[in-house]
Amino acid sequence: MPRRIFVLTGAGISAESGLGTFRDKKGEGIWAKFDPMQLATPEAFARDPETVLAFYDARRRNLLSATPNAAHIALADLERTLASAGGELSLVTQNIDDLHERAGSRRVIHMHGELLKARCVACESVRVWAGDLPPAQRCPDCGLGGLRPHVVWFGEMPFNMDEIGRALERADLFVAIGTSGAVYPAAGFAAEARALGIPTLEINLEAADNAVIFDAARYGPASVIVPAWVEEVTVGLGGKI
Ligand code: BV8
Repeated sequence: MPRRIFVLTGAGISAESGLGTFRDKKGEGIWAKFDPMQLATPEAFARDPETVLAFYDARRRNLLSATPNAAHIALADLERTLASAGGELSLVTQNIDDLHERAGSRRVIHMHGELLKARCVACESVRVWAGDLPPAQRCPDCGLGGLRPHVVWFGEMPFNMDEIGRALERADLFVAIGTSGAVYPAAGFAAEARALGIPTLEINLEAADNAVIFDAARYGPASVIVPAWVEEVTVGLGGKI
């Protein structure tokens, strides 16, 4: 029975909470409407900060009216049950939303940053920022730099890669939930887990680009599949949900 589970989540786990995904077969994802290279790169921010900040303001407002769904809640339960059984859940997310935390997850590793935080481009100080981020806003700390969303843009180094690498090495099960496997280095974690001899499970609405890597897969809406999978794991641990 797995005790040290590594879970990687993507936009698909927040889809049923009303937060758009980036790519989907119907071509309705965020990146179908907006060009990521014009909005989610340091070059785009340098070139046109107004447009980039407005893009994140809109997503931030949308997030504030969203609520966690049954998949987020089930993972928060699993974290508690594994901890009480002497195990651990390493919850790594590509999502910049705070729905895992609002569902009760205590330890969430945001490898692509957090939409409700802002960072000074000069002194790098990070602060909670739930409102719009006006281009003229100066850093309350150093007063020198402007503020940018505390997110990882394309071409930038993801956060917490060392901690993520250590969590992967000690895991005895790797599970990817709601991710298309299109963005690296996150899309490479399943192959790394496989190379470490760790069993891999994909939970998704449809097969991801890297679906062949996985030992097993369960397809369907996360709000249905994830609670059922957590139930199985938890009963195996003799815990209760
Ligand atoms: C970096 C934050 C150097 C901002 C994001 C190797 C090969 C090729 C390219 C590269 C490579 N290495 C690096 C690159 C370049 C680039 C990259 O991967 N480009 C891609 C486009 C080819 N990567 C980078 O630039 C990264 N930085 O590499 O630095 C380095 C290298 C090694 C080690 C260290 C450093 C930085 C990338 C981060 C960019 N920032 N987000 C913002 O959000 O605005 S990426 C953003 O897009 C998300 O965070 C996420 O990562 C990605 C979206 O992917 P998903 O989350 O998977 O979402 P998607 O919509 O694609 O899929 C949704 C899935 O859910 C689908 O499968 C669908 O079926 C499913 N689904 C839908 N509904 C449901 C569901 N599942 C269940 N239930 C449902 N209801």
